[in-house]
Amino acid sequence: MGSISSFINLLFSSKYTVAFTGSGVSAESGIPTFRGKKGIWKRINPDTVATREGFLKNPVFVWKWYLERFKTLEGAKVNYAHIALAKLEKKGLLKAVITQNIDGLHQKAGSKKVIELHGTVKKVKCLKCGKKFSSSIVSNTLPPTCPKCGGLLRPDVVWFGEPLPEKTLNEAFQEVSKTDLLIVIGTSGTVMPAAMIPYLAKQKGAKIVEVNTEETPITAIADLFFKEPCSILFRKLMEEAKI
Ligand code: BJW
Repeated sequence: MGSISSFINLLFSSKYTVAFTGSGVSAESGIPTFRGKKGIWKRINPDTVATREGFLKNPVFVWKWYLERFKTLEGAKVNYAHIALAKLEKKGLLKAVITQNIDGLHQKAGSKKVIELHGTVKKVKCLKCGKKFSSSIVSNTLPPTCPKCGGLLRPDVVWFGEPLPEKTLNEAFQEVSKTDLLIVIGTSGTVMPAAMIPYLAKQKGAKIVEVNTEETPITAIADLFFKEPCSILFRKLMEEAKI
């Protein structure tokens, strides 16, 4: 367990703080997480909607599922945890956010340096020519096809069994190599290779602060652990630190 004053001390004494977020950071924005009792994967098998094989088997079904999700994500409002991270960056107290989320809420809250490991709701890409387009080109005629080559369009997200974009992953590892304080928020720490990030940071001497409503495998290496909803914790932090 941690105290807010210890968190504030770490925040003000560190030279390069980075945040690493998962779906829990957006839970209080009304976006369901993946695992846990009410998680997305309790309702639908990830093999069906979050693998290339599942998509190729039934692209219309997968697209219907994603269009529903896109609607929820795009309509979601930022919560105080997103706002606090953006404020910390503006004050020079946070250098980057590495996120596993595709929802774009960190950017919506005003964060500038956001590394999206698992892609984005904002884009789609062609399976044939690889070109990317804004998701707004997807109409109700499913499955959508590429305006350039007629190939099948898919969401620009990373599914199971697919490598993370090399440039993005390298950028994240660069940030991890520089950080002396990693704030881990709302991730179960179970999906590789993203889940390696806290361990890599710890290995090179960074302090780890974890904020999660549950303990996770990362809790064992955390210097401070706050077991509470992140928007509540960040409100306390920002008020006590007078930021
Ligand atoms: C709160 C809160 C509140 C709630 N406040 N907290 C060993 C080594 C390497 C790979 C593997 C391996 N074993 C298996 C693999 C493969 C696989 C993997 O890791 N599987 C595990 C599940 C076992 N990984 C992959 O396939 C990855 N690719 C890969 O490894 O490629 C290798 C390769 C190389 C070369 C060629 C080919 C391949 C890709 C992973 C892609 C993950 N994609 C998804 C979907 C994205 C698109 C979409 O959104 O539609 O990404 S799955 C899903 O999980 C999503 C998330 O980003 C990701 C992580 O989930 P997250 O964010 O942690 O959410 P939850 O639900 O798990 O946790 C939420 C947490 O919040 C909980 O702890 C709550 O308590 C907490 N919480 N409310 C604070 N208010």
